[in-house]
Amino acid sequence: MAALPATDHLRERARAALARCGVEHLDEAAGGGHDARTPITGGTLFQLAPSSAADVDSAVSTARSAFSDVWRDTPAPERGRLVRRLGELLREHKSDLADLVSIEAGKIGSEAAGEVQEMIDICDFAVGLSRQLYGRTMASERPGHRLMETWHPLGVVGVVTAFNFPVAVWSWNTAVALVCGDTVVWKPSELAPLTALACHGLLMRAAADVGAPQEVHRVVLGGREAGERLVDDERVALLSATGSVRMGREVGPRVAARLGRCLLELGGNNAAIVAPSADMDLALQGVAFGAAGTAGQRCTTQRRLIVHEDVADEFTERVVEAYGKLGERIGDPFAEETLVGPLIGEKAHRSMDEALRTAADSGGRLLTGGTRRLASEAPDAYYVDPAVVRMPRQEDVVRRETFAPILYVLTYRTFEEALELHNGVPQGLSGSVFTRDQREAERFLSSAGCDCGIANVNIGTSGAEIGGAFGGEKATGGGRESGSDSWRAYMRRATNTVNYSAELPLAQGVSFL
Ligand code: UN1
Repeated sequence: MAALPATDHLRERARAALARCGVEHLDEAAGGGHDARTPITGGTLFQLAPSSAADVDSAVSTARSAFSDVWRDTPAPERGRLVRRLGELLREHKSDLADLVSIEAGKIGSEAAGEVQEMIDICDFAVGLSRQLYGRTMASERPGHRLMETWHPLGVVGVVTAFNFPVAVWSWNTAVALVCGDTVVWKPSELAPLTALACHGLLMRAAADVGAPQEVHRVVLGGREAGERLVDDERVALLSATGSVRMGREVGPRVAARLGRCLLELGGNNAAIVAPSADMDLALQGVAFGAAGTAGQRCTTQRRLIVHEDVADEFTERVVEAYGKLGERIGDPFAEETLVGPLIGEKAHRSMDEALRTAADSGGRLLTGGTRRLASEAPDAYYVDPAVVRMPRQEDVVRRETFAPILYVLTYRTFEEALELHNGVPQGLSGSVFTRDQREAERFLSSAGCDCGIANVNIGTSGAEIGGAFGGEKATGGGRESGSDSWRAYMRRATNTVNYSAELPLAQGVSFL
């Protein structure tokens, strides 16, 4: 593998990409600032000024005024023009944004470009949606009456995103919220402020190009305090937050206490079942990408392999062999041959180490991986060999989400047992079965099967398209973003009854006066 790029080189590359996205000037704070770092070298790129409490407050006020003064009354197809222009600019600046995603999140080229493609796709979807915010009409029980529902914009949407999909998850929320007539205040992950500034820059250009108010979108930078202000601000009608289960447990009750709305997309602990009838080549590909892709840092990453005991040894051996080949392709995400980039930072590496130790203490056998790589070349960066651990049982460590590339292997005898293991974790984001047995496939998709928000057959747990609703059950938080009818979370529904008769019959046959 080629040497890692220098931090100075990455800084200049980031600066150039930012400038092309309209961010000419960075609000830098010498000392005491908020570090924009790159996991590729672990070096600091810039020190940015974090938003103060007053900045967050004024971002919400601005977005609220833009909502009530202009945006909610702008016809939805007109709002769609802003998102259409954003989609055009994203196409034009795909490689700039992808560069920033690689620099800030450590994603390999094709995955970084894929993430931007996901943004383009949701913009296309949202533009179509801007003419399809349908309500129903219902049959009224009373003569001369019409019963219908209307969907109205909600208000300010607070969007809190994580480092691992620093731009796609923002776009799922923002493209949809904007066509729904909402305005947005975005607090990106502390670990990914640059991609956020670039997206904001492009959206501001789109607004200027189509004559939309720039105040429909604000970015606030910072950590926990900035997020907490959005959580507690009554003017934030919907808080859409992506992050850990621990974060969701704090955010959910706080937003509920002010009777606000929440959309939570929290952790996953996704499994694939591999049945004896599976197409093993296909299953191997699905498992390798699902478990080791993005260095194990997707919410949808496959963390558990539940494989039938008759094929367990052979299939696991093949996974280990495939991981061996990955071992030669760990490093600089910008290098063509790289398949596994860095972990986001030291904390992630520490939790991986701890999980591997705990797994070993609980009887787990490390089959491959787990070693740190490139440490002498880049002591502040954390590259690892993705790990596979065979577990005797689904121990506590397996039931937790460790945001790193660890695949736990469990075996089963009956399909019932496989389902029990599959569903036997607190999280419920994504699940897969690899089988050619139709009964098993259908059972997996049935009400008594996979208990996740995403349930797949003969395809891995990660890499969902935007057309479907994205999100999960149980500790994953229950929210749905992106496609299908997820837009409804971003609007309020009014039920309208119109009487066009000269009588006033009461419903349910009630008589009065
Ligand atoms: C996430 O990890 O937060 O399905 C989102 C996927 C991607 C989105 C992941 N389309 O893996």
